[in-house]
Amino acid sequence: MTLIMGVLNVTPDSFSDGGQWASTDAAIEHGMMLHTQGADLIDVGGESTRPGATRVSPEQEQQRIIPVVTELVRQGLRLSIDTLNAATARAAANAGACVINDVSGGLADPGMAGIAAETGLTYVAMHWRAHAQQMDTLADYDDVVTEVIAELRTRVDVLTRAGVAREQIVLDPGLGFSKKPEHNWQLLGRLDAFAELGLPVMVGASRKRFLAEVLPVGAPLPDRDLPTAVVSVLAAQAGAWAVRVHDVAATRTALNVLASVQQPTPHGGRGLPHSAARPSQWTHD
Ligand code: PMM
Repeated sequence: MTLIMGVLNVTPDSFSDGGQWASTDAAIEHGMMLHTQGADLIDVGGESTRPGATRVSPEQEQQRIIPVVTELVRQGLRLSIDTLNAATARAAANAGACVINDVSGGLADPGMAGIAAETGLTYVAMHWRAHAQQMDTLADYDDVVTEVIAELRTRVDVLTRAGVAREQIVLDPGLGFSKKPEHNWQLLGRLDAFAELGLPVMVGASRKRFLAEVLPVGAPLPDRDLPTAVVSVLAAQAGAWAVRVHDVAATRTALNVLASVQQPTPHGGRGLPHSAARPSQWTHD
């Protein structure tokens, strides 16, 4: 069963929800709501990675997110920490987070692999080429699927040599990061190819710019939640470990449809409340 990672950006400037959950109280409330809607994990981030975003210091990042992580862990939620910084990953681990989600796959901070190894937490290594200021200039591929797989394979080699166990690692093709729209569609169409890496895969398409291509011109941002939910189903059908989404309710419903088709109950899909669709095991073993 594919897990749902609900996005909780505690930032003033993320592209789709920047500023909405910037206060600690608002962020905690939203995290609880994502959980109620059926998120298996809440992915908390304190630094925007949208194209062109400016960096924040690890101290500022931690001030934003650690109180949120601490409270949501206290409430019994499973937390993932979306960070490029090893110090922030360690602080979040100390506060009870159980996943490190590093969009740079260890490239941004040389200390990250050591923290992943030391904590033993699940570690998401996303395909990444450069920080937000430069990433769009590096969206150049002859064959995006082959090249992203090769670059992820290199990351796995480097991470495991640094002591990270293969069993900890989840890979992510990094939709929208140094990718043009056609690259994102090609990657989504060939998620099956990532199986050759032999590791779980997660997908983060939620509300990204390329989804605007399937909507009427000028459609508002929330309209991207429908194509996002469709992508969640495609990713789940391709065997994804998790999908990272803003609109958890829509993806929960979409994945319930898939689960009902795959394992019909005597009374059809209506027999599948969202909680029943949640796996009791959320790690990738
Ligand atoms: N995308 C964003 C942030 N974190 N993490 C993973 N693993 N995969 C992604 O695709 C990803 C991510 C950018 O989206 P946001 O600004 O809406 O959080």
